[in-house]
Amino acid sequence: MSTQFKRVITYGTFDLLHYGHINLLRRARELGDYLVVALSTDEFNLQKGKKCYFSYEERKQLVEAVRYVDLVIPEQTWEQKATDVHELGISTFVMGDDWKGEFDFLREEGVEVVYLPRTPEISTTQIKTDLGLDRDAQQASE
Ligand code: C2G
Repeated sequence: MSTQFKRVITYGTFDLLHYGHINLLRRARELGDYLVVALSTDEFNLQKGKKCYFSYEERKQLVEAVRYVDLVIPEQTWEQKATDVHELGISTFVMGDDWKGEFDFLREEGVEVVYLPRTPEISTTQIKTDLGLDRDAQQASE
């Protein structure tokens, strides 16, 4: 029986927060006692090639309101993960399995790395397309 207070972290944009995100956050929180979400800033999203509907502050407000989330910090670079896990005393790093294998290097930092199955059929891109919000996607499908 582990008595250690386990801190978990996950990273993402979480734009147009939907039930796929909530499923991820719930399962991540269930792996420990405390969940940190490193939320991609608007500037970092430009590096990721993502154009968000909601701003960082709006996405932060939404993610902070999720019962499974204890702390939201900014994700500003790809490289901050190894520092974050030490500074925040993280024991478990979680991502959806679309990232499977990408962050295994964190195991060298003594962190458990867990990839969870994505929730099928839902994505921010799908929502934008269904609502006709994503002209790029629309043009691509024409
Ligand atoms: N997710 C999921 N099921 C979905 C959609 C998303 O489980 N249907 C998960 C993703 O796998 C990810 C998290 O929800 O773990 C957040 O998704 P995004 O906001 O798309 O995150 P992403 O842009 O992949 O950012 O440094 C890592 C990046 O910041 C990850």
